[in-house]
Amino acid sequence: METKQKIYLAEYSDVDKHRFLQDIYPMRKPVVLKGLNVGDCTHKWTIDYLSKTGGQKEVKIHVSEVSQMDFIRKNYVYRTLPFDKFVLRAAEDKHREFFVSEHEKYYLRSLGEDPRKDIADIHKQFPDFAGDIQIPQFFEKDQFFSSVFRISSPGLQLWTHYDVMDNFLIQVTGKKRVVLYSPRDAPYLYLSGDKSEVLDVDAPDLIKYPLFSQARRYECYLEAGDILFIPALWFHNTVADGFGVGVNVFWKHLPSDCYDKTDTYGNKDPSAAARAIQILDRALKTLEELPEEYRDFYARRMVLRIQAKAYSANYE
Ligand SMILES: O=C(O)CCC(=O)C(=O)O
Repeated sequence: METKQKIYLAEYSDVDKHRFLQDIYPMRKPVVLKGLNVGDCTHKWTIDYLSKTGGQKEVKIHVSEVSQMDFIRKNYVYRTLPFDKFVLRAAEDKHREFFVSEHEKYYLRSLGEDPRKDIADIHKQFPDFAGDIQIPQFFEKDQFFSSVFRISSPGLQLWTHYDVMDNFLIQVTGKKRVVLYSPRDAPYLYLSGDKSEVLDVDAPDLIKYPLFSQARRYECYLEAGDILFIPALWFHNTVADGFGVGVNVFWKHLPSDCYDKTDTYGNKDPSAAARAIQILDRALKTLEELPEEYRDFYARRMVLRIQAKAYSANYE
């Protein structure tokens, strides 16, 4: 089966706030921003500096025997390590001390103090590192939602998912490949909530997931200092090319009251979307009262109505 050609993301050098907001942001497309000042972190955050400065603060990490982490089938476990030990382990290929296997892979996605209530913010949880990183102030202060430390073992691949807020993913050290899919291609991604069931984006099982070949693949390679702008709802899948450190910043693109107040990760559907999905589930339950022939007919009519009323015409 033919797969769509991949598209490399556009890159922009040395853009300022005005240019970003005027020319780039309104396109609602992912782009790579190069040459921006992200602070001293790109040369300062060596393995040695990270482990010495981070000290013994406990962090909760994902640990997996394989490099392709799978949220849906849960092929990893959560474990806790002191930050310094975690960094040293994540940077090595073979471990003397390990949880599941000597080649296990690690992934840190930093959390708030109480992840059910608090939001990740490196200024709060990692104040000793916060001064090293400069986040481009391309959005208003009150739009800020969270800043998240992301540290990966070499080769670690994170599942394809979307978030509901706009995002600057700052590659601080190491390199990372990011594959992205438009929100428009959601029908081809076999979603389970905010995640795609198709784990291997490079060699997908097209017998099981035939529509995946219709998803248009966008791609970029991030190097230290690069910033990837990921607009809300764009799916992304990352592979760390060697040990790497990133920080991502989510900010609110919609008015604050549109978001789920209990969301500390930036990935819960906006309240109106969650309510609409609940109502749809109730409508589907109601259709079950009909015999198959009628259920099918009215389901198709409902789809047509959704398409006519809710699909956007200006959405490439
Ligand atoms: O860099 C990564 O490992 C994942 C980044 C990510 O999922 C995000 O920024 O939302």
